Amino acid sequence: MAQQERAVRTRNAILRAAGEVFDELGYEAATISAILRRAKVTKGALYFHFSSKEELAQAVLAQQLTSVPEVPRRELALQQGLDEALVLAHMLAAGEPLVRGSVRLTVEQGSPQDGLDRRAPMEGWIEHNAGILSAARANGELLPGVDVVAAAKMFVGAFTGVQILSKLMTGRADLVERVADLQRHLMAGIAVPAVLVQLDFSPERGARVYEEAASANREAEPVTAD
Ligand code: XVR
Repeated sequence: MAQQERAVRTRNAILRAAGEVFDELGYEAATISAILRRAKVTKGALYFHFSSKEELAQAVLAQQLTSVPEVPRRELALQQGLDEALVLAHMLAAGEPLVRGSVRLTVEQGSPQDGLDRRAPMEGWIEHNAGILSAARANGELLPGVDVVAAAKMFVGAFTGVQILSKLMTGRADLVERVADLQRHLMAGIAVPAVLVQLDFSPERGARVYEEAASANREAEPVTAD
């Protein structure tokens, strides 16, 4: 295996282990040695990639958006946004460690001196949503008067809110359903009626579109065997 590919794999294994540990313990209680044990790599390998717990956490935060596989393009931009929300909810409910760890790092206030930039993933989501909503506007999917950037922020804030509520109330067992419900309410405020009736809010889409997206992404980036 090429040296570079091995390095990428090691880095990914460390990030995944860090995601698990941050998810289970939170930033404060997590330690490099717990991450080392989980990743089954040497201390040297870990420090080659990341020089501190803070750098690890920032890397876990940085890949929050890209750890969600790209969902297949939909004719309606709003269906694509809705599918992304269901996929993210499914991944959190199913226990995907990187996403879970990254989300815990984002929503936990932490201590003011911990130096983590929790705004980075949120800014990424806002921009991403604004892109989808701009496409929706260009397609004539949006009601007149919808402010694309304000709506983009509303989707991020609302997702975060129901995500926290579902974690508290059911350990995320009802997250996909809560997100489907949330999307139904928010879309009713921004979509033209002809589009609204076409949107499919079924919670079952979460797992199905995730599998679809994950296998499409695997084909796009084949991993060479050892
Ligand atoms: O913006 C998002 C989607 O477009 C669905 C609405 C998701 C934003 C997720 C934000 C993340 C940070 C904390 O989730 C949290 O609970 C994909």
